[in-house]
Amino acid sequence: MAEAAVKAQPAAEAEQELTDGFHLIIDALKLNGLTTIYGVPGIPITDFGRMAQAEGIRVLSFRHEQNAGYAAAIAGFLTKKPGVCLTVSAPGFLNGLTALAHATTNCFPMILISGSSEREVVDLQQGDYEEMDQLAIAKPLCKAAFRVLHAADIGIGLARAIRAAVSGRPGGVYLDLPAKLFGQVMNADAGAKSLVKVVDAAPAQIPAPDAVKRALDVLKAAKRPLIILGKGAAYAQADEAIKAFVEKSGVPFLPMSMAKGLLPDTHPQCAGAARSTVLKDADTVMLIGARLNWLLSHGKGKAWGEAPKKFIQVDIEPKEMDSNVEIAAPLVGDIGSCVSALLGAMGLWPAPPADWVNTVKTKREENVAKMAPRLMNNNVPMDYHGALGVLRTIIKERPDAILVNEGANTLDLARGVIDMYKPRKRLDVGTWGVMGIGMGQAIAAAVETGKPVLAVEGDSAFGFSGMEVETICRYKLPVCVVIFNNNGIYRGTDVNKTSADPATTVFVAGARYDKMMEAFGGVGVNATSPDELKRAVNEAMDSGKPTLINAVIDPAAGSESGRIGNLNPQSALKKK
Ligand SMILES: Cc1ncc(C[n+]2csc(CCOP(=O)(O)OP(=O)(O)O)c2C)c(N)n1
Ligand SMILES: [Mg+2]
Repeated sequence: MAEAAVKAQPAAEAEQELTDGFHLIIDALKLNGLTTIYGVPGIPITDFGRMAQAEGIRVLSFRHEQNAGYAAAIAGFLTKKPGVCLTVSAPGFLNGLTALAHATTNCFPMILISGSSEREVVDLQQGDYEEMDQLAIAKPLCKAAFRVLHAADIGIGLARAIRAAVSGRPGGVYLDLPAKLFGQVMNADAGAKSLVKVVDAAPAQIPAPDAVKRALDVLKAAKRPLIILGKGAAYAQADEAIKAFVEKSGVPFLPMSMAKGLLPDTHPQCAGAARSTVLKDADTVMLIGARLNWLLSHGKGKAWGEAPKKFIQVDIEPKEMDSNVEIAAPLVGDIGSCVSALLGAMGLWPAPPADWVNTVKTKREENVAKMAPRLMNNNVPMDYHGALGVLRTIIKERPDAILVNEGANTLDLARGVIDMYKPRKRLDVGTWGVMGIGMGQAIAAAVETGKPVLAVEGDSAFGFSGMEVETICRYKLPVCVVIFNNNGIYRGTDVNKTSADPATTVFVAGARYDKMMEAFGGVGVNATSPDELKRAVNEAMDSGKPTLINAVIDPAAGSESGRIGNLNPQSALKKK
């Protein structure tokens, strides 16, 4: 009977070309230039990954979704296009969600695409395979969340996701794709027509001329001005305009961690090595793509000293203004447009008062001179400074390399010691100070830029994403991981006096992380002195071979929580 019905159909209709959800998603991604996916396969997205690869999308399979998510997030930061992370339902989705929330907090454009289970079953809570209302869970943790139920809506769904991720203040977007959608069939022509190529996904947001004038008036009237560059300024890819503006202003500048290198850390106006002085003593502070969050002590309190301050803030998000302190001159718009407008309206610009500029310069030179001998020490076991002195020289000689950095002491000291020379070359833990970004960022940095990557990792920090060294070996990526192995979190010296269990902050002493890399065919090196470390890193950077160097650091060298020990709550009872 059924056979007869098929036979009876007119030939044209029976042979009409069909497409399906799988192909429409792939076509929609490609149409919008999203040609790299970071993810972990499984039901219901395994075939989708295979087909995407076959259709020319680069699909990088990870060992854990969180690392794929961090890779996608930093790909967004590096490229201004949403980084795409692909996961399975419930547990895979949740594993990716941390990275989506991280992307949103850090203002990185990212799209988390997760397969999900049958809506009818999920909504009646009948216990489907990996049942979870993923859309509802994602919503409060990202900028926008969408679900596509019909193949004909895939084009619109992806367009909405892209726009939400990159326009205004960028952030994370969740796209929920139920299993049934992938196999849904529709006419190929109608399918092609349903796709949307997003035009001008992140439109320029031009600042108001009077706001530009106000900002310049406040800056010009300053006796002790300071410019703080945040990672929003790095994201903007307005490098030339930012450099021209800072240089024309003559104002000392302080780069936040991921803004290092927008102007070289060795630039005569850089106040990085005089941070506490400039924060305390400046009378006017211009924030460019930097927020007054905890990383800047909320713009008030001890770190900011007694001197009254005026703030100028350049940010794309109007709600950022007055979030922590009063902003005397808010300048709302995208960083590129704002900085160009400032530059265009400056006219003849007077140099800032010489006594201020000289004070900053003297302080910086003093601090740099104080640090210099520590960075040249050849102690064995190595301390942080001896090891970082070597890495500092290597980055100086290889300014195009990308530095990934996480840990506590390993992070805080490396940030201060290793000078950066070019924009977007330093990637790290970001706003949350999250451990676990390391291998995901290293992989995405290598994939997106094709440049060699040096990942400087605390031994604890590395552990959060360490299994991805297999991914690095599998894709033969030019990544050199240096683990600052001090046997633990902050220090390797804690002792538990109450039971046979080790203290909560220590790891197996003398662990050989280099063996992990060897297990997957990469190069492993155990380095016990600055000289050995230098040789091994240079070799890795020259060869481009996946390498892991276990840098043996004195377990007593670090301090609790690195530079942010003051944030630890104290128990009054402890003092008894
Ligand atoms: C996801 C996450 N979990 C836990 C922490 C708390 N934490 C901060 S730094 C750190 C590890 C510090 O040790 P290590 O990476 O070895 O650096 P070291 O200070 O020893 O150089 C941890 C666990 C965090 N920041 N993020
Ligand atoms: Mg450690």
